[in-house]
Amino acid sequence: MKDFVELLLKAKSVSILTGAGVSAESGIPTFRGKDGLWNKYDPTELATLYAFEEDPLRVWKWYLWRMRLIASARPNAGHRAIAEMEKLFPKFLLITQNVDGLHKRAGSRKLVELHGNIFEGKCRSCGKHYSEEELSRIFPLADKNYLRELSEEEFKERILNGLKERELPECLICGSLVGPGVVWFGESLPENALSQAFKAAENCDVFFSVGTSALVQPAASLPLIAKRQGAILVEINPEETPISSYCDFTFRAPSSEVLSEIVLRLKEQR
Ligand code: BV8
Ligand code: ZN
Repeated sequence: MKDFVELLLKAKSVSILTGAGVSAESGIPTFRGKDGLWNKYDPTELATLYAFEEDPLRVWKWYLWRMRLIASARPNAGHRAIAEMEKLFPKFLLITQNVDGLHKRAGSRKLVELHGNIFEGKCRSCGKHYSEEELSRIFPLADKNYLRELSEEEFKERILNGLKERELPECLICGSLVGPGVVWFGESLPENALSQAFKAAENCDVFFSVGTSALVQPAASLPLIAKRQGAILVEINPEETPISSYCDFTFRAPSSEVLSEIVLRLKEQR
């Protein structure tokens, strides 16, 4: 850790890619871990346009279940440490695959959300985007504050058993069903976010890959792009991943501990 922080202190440009692992300590299940979301559901079953067109009710119920979990979760020390880090380097970008919005709630401002945000909406017929507020207006059941108040029982009653297709949100422009504002498998990523992410990976001195299994493309190619141009590649993840062998430093521990320790040492030496 000491030698790593020595190097980090000299960095002019730092990029951080995060995945579901940084939110694990906020109580949000990851996708592929042992208690992962994908264990119960097959992502291609639910996080795809095909699944939504086949059975919008089932897909919305799954997202509302996740939105309720996230609505009552809070950013953890790892999110807060990353929000701190953005102030410590002249150039900094946080590239998150997470759709839970916890980085923003922890105070991160220099970030791009590669896979969208679960509390927003998207009409896949006309392309209209719905902000969190706009989605709540056309779909009150998706309102963060409403979901946070629901007990497990009430959620089961009102949503899992009670939600009706006619209650699903319809697009104000074209009348089609509106879906969650996340990037599904087979969908392209938001252009602006993706180009900022590639630019950051191509120009940074240090690239962190934190809490991601580095399996989903194109996000998973970012660490290798950074490595190829000569950045120091760092992985923070209790488990091995396909990029571990390319890393200059790996910290096999929970992200909240490692990131807090790094920020503490950076501040001591500044
Ligand atoms: C695209 C949003 C084409 C939705 C997500 C074969 C068949 C079909 C498709 C493909 C294929 N091969 C490649 C593809 C493309 C596909 C893909 O990569 N599939 C993979 C699975 C093989 N990619 C796509 O479809 C992308 N789009 O390619 O479109 C295209 C191109 C041009 C033009 C038009 C179209 C879209 C990808 C985005 C999909 N959306 N989510 C939703 O959330 O419901 S993906 C989903 O996975 C999440 O966004 C998540 O962020 C992402 C990555 O997962 P991780 O974040 O890494 O989470 P995971 O659970 O896997 O890992 C957690 C890690 O944390 C673990 O390593 C664990 O050890 C660690 N951890 C645990 N605790 C801690 C910790 N670490 C630190 N601290 C802890 N405490
Ligand atoms: Zn529309």
